[in-house]
Amino acid sequence: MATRKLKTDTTDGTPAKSTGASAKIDLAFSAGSVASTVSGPSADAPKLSKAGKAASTFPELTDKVVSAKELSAKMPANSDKAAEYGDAARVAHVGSTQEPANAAVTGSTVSESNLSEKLGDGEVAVGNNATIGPLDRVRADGGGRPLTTNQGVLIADNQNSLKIGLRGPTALEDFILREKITHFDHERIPERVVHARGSAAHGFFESYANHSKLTKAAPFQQKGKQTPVFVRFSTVAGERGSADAVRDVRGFAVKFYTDQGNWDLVGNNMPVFFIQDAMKFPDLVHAVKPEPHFAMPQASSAHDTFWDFVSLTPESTHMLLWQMSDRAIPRSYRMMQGFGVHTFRLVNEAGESVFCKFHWTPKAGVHSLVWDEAVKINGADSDFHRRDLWEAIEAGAYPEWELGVQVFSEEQADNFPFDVLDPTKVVPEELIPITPIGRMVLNRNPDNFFAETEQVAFCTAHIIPGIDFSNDPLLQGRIHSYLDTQLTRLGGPNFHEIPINAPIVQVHNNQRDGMHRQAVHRGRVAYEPNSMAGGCPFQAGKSGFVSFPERIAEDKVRGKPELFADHFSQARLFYKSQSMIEQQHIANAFTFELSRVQTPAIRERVVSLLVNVDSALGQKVADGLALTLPSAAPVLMEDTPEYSASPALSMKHYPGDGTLAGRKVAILVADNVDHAYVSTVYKSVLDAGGVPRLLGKRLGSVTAGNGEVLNIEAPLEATPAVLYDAVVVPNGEGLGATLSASQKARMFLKEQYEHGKPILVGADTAEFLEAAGVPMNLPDGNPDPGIFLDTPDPDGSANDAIELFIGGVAGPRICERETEPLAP
Ligand code: HDE
Repeated sequence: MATRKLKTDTTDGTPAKSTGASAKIDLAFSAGSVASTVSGPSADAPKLSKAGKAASTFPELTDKVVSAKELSAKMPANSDKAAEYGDAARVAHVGSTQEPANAAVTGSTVSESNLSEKLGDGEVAVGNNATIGPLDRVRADGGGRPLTTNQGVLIADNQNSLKIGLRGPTALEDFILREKITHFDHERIPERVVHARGSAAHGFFESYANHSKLTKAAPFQQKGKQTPVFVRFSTVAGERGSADAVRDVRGFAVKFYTDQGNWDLVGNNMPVFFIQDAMKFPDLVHAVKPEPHFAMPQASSAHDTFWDFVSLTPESTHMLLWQMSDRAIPRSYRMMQGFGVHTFRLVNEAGESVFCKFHWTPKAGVHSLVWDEAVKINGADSDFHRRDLWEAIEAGAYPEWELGVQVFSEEQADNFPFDVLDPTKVVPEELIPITPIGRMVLNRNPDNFFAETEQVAFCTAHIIPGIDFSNDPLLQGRIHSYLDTQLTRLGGPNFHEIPINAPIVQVHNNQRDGMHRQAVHRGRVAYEPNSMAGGCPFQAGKSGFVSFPERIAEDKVRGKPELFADHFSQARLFYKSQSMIEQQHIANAFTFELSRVQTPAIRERVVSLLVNVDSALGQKVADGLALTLPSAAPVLMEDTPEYSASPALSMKHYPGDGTLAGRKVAILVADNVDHAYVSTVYKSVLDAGGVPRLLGKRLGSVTAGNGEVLNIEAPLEATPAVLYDAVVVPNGEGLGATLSASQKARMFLKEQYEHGKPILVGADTAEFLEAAGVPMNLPDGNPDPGIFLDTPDPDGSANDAIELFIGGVAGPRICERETEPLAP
């Protein structure tokens, strides 16, 4: 190899001038030379004068130029270069820097100290990037202010466009009208390609302890440390205006604004996924979205293309069971678990790493709707989940989750009967228990849906020191996808500057320009290495993000690891872990969805997958579809039946803390209702954290038996039974007869009954149960545990029935009322 000599001389043959730190700076500048922006000295620069400044800026300019040269000269060579090669590069090093003599040195201009409303106070906030930070900076309120244009010009008349005569044409020069209409025309941005429909809230994460042994990630370093969060829940398939209570997976995306930068944990309410490789995501989404020819159905997987794709993708079987379970129709965003889904890494200060799965467990318990109810809710209130989250937070019933981790070493993972890089698998809690590490509370609704909920950009690539990726091929693809999608959705590469996305820590780098850039960077330097800004901003070395140095020596291939071929054992584990009623609902959901599929071969293929999960399940669904049970789909890998059941996979495992937080209780009233009774129930529900509402035939008021007037809060028609968690039929002379005569009231009670909800009935009104067709006993003849008949206490002591009813509202549904399961 030819030896190459480093060039040391200048082209004209004269020796290169030393630029060493000790180099002497020529201070003999003429005024013209400092005022010129070309590099050579200029002989005849014009004299500068500045309005509003008594003194000439030349001394400042001279000082800036001299100091800048001095700063630059302090870096005779790139002393970091050697550390970029070979073993030295294995340890991240801090970039070398030099302190500027004063703030002006690295600024763009010495005129920056001129003041104005727009430019600010002239105090240069050195090192500060004010595009980040609290949202206060950008909150706007027109209260008490006059209307202006976007240029701040006061608007005299907001009612009329500018016309040539009162009956004449509108003038093209009406810049006020045109600005208003143009802005309006562009108010919409593209919706998210998936997860378009969502709702979000602010809150905080609080660490239970110092977890530094596990990870150096900022939120986990001290007991009680709070980190701000913004959390967005969503459905996956529906468009932005679609209904909330559809059968679908729910997104559960958390943005942690940590003091080491933003960390996004972008998860779902189910711990597994349909596919094993990012390569298949566009196929999956094309299959589940409305069919391309007629754009139907909206927000539903119950159509041919979805089931066609998944029936040919047997690795989706486990996820299909979750999706057909009641988890896919949650009662509330507040009552869902959240999962990181993929295996991640935690890394501590010593560089030691463990694998980890993230779990969010709701304090309110895991609760779902029933299908018939969900269908009706979508008609009664398509914003059901959005409203529930908003109202709970406004009412101070702050939703809360516990964050837990399953932690295991690579060696442990190697011995699991499944591959931890496979996102269609859970790590059963029997194998690795969950360690609780903190809690999250959502305590503030956004100010503005668009600015916050719509513009928030979650990104799996947003991780911080202490968290790292695993090689899960789905996760690897996501790392690319989220940033990429924001470029289109939010219109360019500066979406990180949108206030809801900006971190609370400072942002400094040499990225510049692009659509809608907010930051106004001082200085001439937008590159590194540099000497002209003293090497800044400089690389942080080990305190920065250092990827876990996983050793990999493999062939470059397209393919999947062998254990990914086990498609059914965990689907079976899930099914076996469900209660009888949960299993029944899964069978019902498969039957419903497949009844909507029009291609017989697709139905059969799905059932052939189910046969591999549980032959009785396959049989139930086949019966529901009037199919002969098909033979089992091919099995690529024999099962690894490690556990017969894992109780934590059933919703029953998460009853919640027994409070009523945000639960809605309807109290049916009409004239002659017992005022004292209504007051007692109303107060009891409120005290338990629930939301009581007086419902009547129409808005207005009723007169109670004692002559007091009660205002109706909602008419029966506007808020039907499906929108309430329980119903009270209070005492009142003749009230039973009045309600019995009302078809709406009867339907209300019957529907509450059919959907397994608790019913409290005063002794005076018991006849209404019969009129509505609500039996006191369950179909099996036992007393219905959800019907609380309030017979008067002979001694007038405290009212047990109300107390028991409150307990019932917080508890599970009365599933035993269901009489129409498919044939067992
Ligand atoms: Fe997403 N996903 N996803 N996803 N995802 C998006 O990003 C993607 C996957 C999830 O509230 C998009 O900003 C790919 C799994 C949530 O704003 C997009 C793959 C999980 C949200 C995208 C997946 C999720 C998204 C659309 C397979 C659970 C909503 C708009 C490789 C762990 C976040 C956007 C919010 C959103 C891509 C699979 C959860 C297109 C390529 C697995 C909660 O980037």
